[in-house]
Amino acid sequence: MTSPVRTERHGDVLVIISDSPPVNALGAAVRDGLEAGVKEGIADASITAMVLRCDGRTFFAGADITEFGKPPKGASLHEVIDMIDASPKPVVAAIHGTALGGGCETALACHYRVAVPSAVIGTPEVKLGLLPGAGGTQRLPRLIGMRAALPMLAIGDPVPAKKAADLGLIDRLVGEDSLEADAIAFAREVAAKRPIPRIRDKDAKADPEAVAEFRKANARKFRGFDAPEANIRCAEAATELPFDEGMAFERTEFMKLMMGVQSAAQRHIFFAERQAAKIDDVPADTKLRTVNRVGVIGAGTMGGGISMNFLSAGIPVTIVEMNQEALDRGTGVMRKNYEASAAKGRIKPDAPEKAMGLLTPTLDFDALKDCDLIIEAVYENMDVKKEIFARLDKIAKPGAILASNTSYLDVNEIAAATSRPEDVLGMHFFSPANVMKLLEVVRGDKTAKDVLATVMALAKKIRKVAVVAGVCHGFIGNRMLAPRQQEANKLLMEGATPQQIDKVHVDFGMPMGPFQMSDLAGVDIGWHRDPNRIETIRDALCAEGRWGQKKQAGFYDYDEKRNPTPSPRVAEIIEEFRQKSNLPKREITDEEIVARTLYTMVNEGALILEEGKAQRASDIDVVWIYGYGWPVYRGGPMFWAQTEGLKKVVAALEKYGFKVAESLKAAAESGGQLK
Ligand code: T1G
Repeated sequence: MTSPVRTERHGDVLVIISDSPPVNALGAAVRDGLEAGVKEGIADASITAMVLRCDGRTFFAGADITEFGKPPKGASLHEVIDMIDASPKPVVAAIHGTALGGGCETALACHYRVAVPSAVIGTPEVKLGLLPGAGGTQRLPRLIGMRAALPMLAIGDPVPAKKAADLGLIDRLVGEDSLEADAIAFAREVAAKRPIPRIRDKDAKADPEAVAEFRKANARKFRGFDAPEANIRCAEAATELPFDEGMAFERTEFMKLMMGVQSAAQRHIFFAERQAAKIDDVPADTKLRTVNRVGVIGAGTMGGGISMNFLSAGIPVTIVEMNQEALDRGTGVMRKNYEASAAKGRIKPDAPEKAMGLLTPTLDFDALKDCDLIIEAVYENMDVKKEIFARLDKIAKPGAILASNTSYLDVNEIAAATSRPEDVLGMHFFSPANVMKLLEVVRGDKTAKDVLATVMALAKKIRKVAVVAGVCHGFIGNRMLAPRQQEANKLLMEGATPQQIDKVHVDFGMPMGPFQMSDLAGVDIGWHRDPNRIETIRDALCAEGRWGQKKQAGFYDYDEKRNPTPSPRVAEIIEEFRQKSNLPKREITDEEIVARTLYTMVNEGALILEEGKAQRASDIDVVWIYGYGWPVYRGGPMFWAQTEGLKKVVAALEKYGFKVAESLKAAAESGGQLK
């Protein structure tokens, strides 16, 4: 098999080129090719310097993650990197695209680094529950200092080339379209320079203040994760130990993470997120419909947030409301959101004007006739939605995609209100729609394959993580939320407190528990609004105006900074209800709370798979990571259940009287996987 790595001679400079789509991952064949190329350069007396570059869209984007957990093959990355580092002739890394992970570490082993301005460089291993295992934690602090190295290692966001050059990570920015020629010229410049600069020869200066500040500033973000702290400890080792001892320390810490559940979970999600973009029965080369303009019906919280996703991606939006006051309020909120992001430096200063310049607010429903995709985002009422889709059917252009942002309702019933059900589907955004990454794409029975493919491609363009769901009440995420909420409410009646239940979830790694979430979203969402009709604890809270954070009172009491405290009044209400129901009050264990509020979600997930409402178990994991903040180091509900042990999950569900999904029982008995 031909090697993906070739060498080309340019006078006295040898260019070593990897061509291994899609991202030049440093798999065995690439590593062997690199080893051969560098050996050739060292052995050839006519060569005075080497350039290392990649064909395709990017410089090496890391070790080949698909090789993890398999027996090692070929030269190890360590061997290749050590050989480059020890070369008696300078090696110049010529960087474009995303030089990430092992790619960044390979560049650090080179003696010089040049990059095109559009390149980024980083060590995102921490996002896989790992740390740079090929010298990155030892070389970065030596090259750019602790203060700059810590976020690269422990947060893992890549650094743009310009900033990397300012840090000294990149020696020279070269022409966007002349990378190879400029790298060769640079190599000639340094070919005779001695000593050849080797990062390992530098000292990394300890900076305990920077480390303490960094740990403190990121304590919340790192809560529950193992990898960030391991990265910090390795960086500290770079300032305390000689290079080779530091490398040994890094290796030990890397293996601990690699063998751990958290990294397995985070690597699972890395691939699951990409797998979710694939629709099993829709060919990847399906011709997409053109979407030049998007229409949004409703300028409320959801309609405004949905519109922002498209405007931020440079796609014009026509937004329709019923009256001028609502329209002005909606567009005002959008502008305010953009300006707040610009003020925080999250977007360029001119981005708000650019985005809002693509918005066409109107009261004229017929203006939607120019749109290629129309998203209805009005309130959750089937009659209203059917009336809107019937109107759309009359004015929308042929081939326009008609989508509902419904979070529960039957998309088939909505589609039946039109003469074009093949053009109808659900696009369920999560609030706040301009922030949450998850998009549930709800496939109707008659939704055309090219409509699905078009919306999935568009989701990537607006930087959403899209998951295909089938039509059922609540689709995937909210359908699994239901048993969690039902059991949480029942547990209140049996002796648990809101704070006890929420604590179990927060300790588990969720951003908040069921009752904190209810207070944030609004206890009154879906309430029948009749203060005299009090059938549940929620009714009682709503009747007293305890609608959640927005009223400084819900399941918790809130101070003016919205800090929650357990509410004696809520305890009274719960007690009243419990007594009325003649339920004995008893000690509820955390184990029971986990079984009844988390295992039941897994059970519902198994039913969703049995009914074909999700394509695969990993899609369900993606929904919960990106839609509800499930801790990524636990890999999502279905992955987590496997790590818990399906037998244990089934036994607990049966102990608390639940009907266990057949597929879950079967997988537990066979020791198989939920697919
Ligand atoms: N290994 C194997 N396959 C990879 C890969 C990798 N490192 N990166 C991407 N792919 C596949 C991906 O699964 C998809 O496959 C295709 O490439 C396109 O990816 C020793 C131990 C580079 C920014 O963490 O961040 O180095 O679905 O859809 O949106 O210290 O991929 O087409 O079949 O994401 O343009 C560290 C991970 C590894 C970088 C491109 N590196 N990759 O994004 O395309 S660990 C990373 C990314 C390591 C060393 C350690 C992104 C990207 P398919 P894509 P994209």
